[in-house]
Amino acid sequence: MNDGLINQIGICIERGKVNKASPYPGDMVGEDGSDELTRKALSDGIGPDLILQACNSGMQRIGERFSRNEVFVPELLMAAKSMNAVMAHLKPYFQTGTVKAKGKFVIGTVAGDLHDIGKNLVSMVVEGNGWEVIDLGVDVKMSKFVDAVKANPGCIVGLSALLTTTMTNMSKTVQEIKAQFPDTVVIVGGAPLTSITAERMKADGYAPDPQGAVAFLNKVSMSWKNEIIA
Ligand code: B1M
Repeated sequence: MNDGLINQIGICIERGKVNKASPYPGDMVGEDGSDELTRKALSDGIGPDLILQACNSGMQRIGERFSRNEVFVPELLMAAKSMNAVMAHLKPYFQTGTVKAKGKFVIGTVAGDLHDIGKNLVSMVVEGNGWEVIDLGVDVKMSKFVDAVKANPGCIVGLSALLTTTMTNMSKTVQEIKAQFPDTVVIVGGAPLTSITAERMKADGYAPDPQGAVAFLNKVSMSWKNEIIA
């Protein structure tokens, strides 16, 4: 029963079905969308992680269809809209209400790149783990990251990229931050990256997912505490 509901959420992401009132896609008019189904899943006790997994599978499928030229940018946009409807429901589950004591995390999607779903997930989970998150948005120029580091001394910086073409901007941004603020810790992530590319960019860390980003941040903050004690 629950499996059916979860699968249906994934299908809504793939098909870009946002809510019942949405006229898109034509063959799903009048049916519940990701909005209603997520609310139902949560009230049935289905965990946010399972819902997210279903969304990621839906995104994966639409991405593959895009690669095969079966769908185009408008379909990807509808998928993103549907995913945002899910994330609005999941956000409270990632917020612990913990005092923001661990430090500041500046995050943004690098210049030239408009993909923000993964970045938003990382922001939500990091914030939920007690960090103050300063989200600079998408298509963030190098100078904006630099200004944010200046305004938030001691912050850790997170860069996200989803396109192989914008990995160059990511690399330049890491280098610029490191040139101006050698002690600033930078972590990178996003689908086209690996720990090897991250290392080549001279980033301090790489995480494949939000949980990895939290683990990295917590490790850094622990090492800072140990330095202060020593
Ligand atoms: Co675009 N797109 N897109 N797209 N899009 C991809 C990325 C693509 C793989 C699709 C494909 O061809 N199969 C392909 C990139 C190919 C490549 O370079 N390797 C692609 C392309 C080509 C394009 C355009 C160029 C298409 C065009 O115009 N012809 C264009 C570029 C626009 C631009 O950015 N300048 C474009 C546009 C778009 C939309 C705007 C329509 C839309 C994005 C809407 C939005 O984000 N608001 C879109 C979408 C939705 C996708 C796919 C389908 C889904 C991306 C997504 O949200 N995934 C994507 C195909 C796919 O991924 N299967 C695709 C779900 C999300 C939860 O995962 O973002 O990977 P992800 O984030 C993960 C991890 O990567 C990680 O944690 C997240 C959660 O697990 N992570 C981090 C991310 N950032 C992190 C930072 C960290 C740590 C971990 O630390 C700081």
